[in-house]
Amino acid sequence: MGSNLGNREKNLKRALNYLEILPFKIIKYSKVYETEPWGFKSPNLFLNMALLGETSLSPWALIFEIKKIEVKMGRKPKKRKIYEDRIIDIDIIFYEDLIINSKSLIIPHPYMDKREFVILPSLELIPYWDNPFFKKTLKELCKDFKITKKTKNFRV
Ligand code: PH2
Ligand code: MG
Ligand code: MG
Repeated sequence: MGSNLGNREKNLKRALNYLEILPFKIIKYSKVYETEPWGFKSPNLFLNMALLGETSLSPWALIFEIKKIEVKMGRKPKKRKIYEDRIIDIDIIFYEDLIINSKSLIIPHPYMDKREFVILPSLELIPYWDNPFFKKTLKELCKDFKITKKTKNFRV
C-alpha cells in the first residue's frame, strides 16, 4: 500500500480497516516506510507498507474489492498515462505462487523487483519464500539491488 497525499498515516490505517472487513485476514504487517516517489517527480513523499494476508477471494475478486476501497477513499481516476500523486494505492504483489499476465491484473506486480518501496516492506514479511517467478527469495533479490536506506520508519 502507498499514500503520498493528505494524512498519509491515516490513509494507510483506513485502508487497513477496509481490508479487514473483506474476507481478508491480515497475518502480518510491515513497518511503514517513507520513500521518494519512484518513476515520477513529486514533492510529496510516500508512506509505503506491505501486508501478508489470507483470503478466500480470487485474485480478480480481491483486486475488484481493492479498487472499490480506493474509490471509497477518494482516489481519482488517472488523468494522464504517467504516475500521479494519490491518497491510496493498494496493489497485489504476490498471490501464492500464481503468475498472472492479463490486461487488468499482473501478478507478481510489475517492477516489484526494482522497487525498494516494495522490496523492503515485503522482505519483513516473507524473506525466505522462494517465489516461482523470480526463482529467488526476497532476501536474494535484495542483494541484487542497491538499497538507498533513505527510508524512514513510521507506525500506523
Ligand atoms: N507507487 C507507484 C509509483 N511510484 N513510489 C513510491 N515511493 N511509492 C509508491 O507506492 C509508488 C511510487 C505506482 O503505483
Ligand atoms: Mg502501485
Ligand atoms: Mg494500484
